[in-house]
Amino acid sequence: MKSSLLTLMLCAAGLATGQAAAQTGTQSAGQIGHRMPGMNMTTQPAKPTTASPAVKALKLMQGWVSAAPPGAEELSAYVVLSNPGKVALTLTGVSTPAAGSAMLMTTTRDAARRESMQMTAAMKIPAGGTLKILPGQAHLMLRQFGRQPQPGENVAVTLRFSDGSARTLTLPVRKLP
Ligand SMILES: [Cu+2]
Repeated sequence: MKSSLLTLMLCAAGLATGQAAAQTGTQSAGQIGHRMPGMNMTTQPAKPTTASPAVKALKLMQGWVSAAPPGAEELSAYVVLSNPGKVALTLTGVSTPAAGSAMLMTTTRDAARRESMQMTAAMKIPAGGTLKILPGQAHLMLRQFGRQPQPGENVAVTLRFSDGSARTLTLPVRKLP
């Protein structure tokens, strides 16, 4: 609980002020080891990507990673998952070699239309339905970069599901319009 609150605060702070990002970067210099690309590879060993027939049948669409201003601590990734099967599936995690940590987040708006984000452990994809991880609804939060991915590059993102399956997809990095 504590760590998810902390994440939420960091997350909100990172998005609220682009200028604060550089300061945050110097404050967390003690964590510099986690930002090394080599460290990411050792702390996140590549697991084999195997998928059950139901997960294999998922259609993954409209995926992209939003480019962030220089010094930003987080990037958001988006994708739409369509489930043509008769069994509901549950997305339980996300990882990428491009970032030291990644998590599932939902986005809500209050009455004043202020956006806030909440870490979540699971997202359902109904049988015959669609899970839209799109701006204003949800995102995949990527944090701790060895090097910030730039527009025009691609980021490999692995989605993990409650049945032990995983699917890896390649998402282009796009600049916000
Ligand atoms: Cu977030």
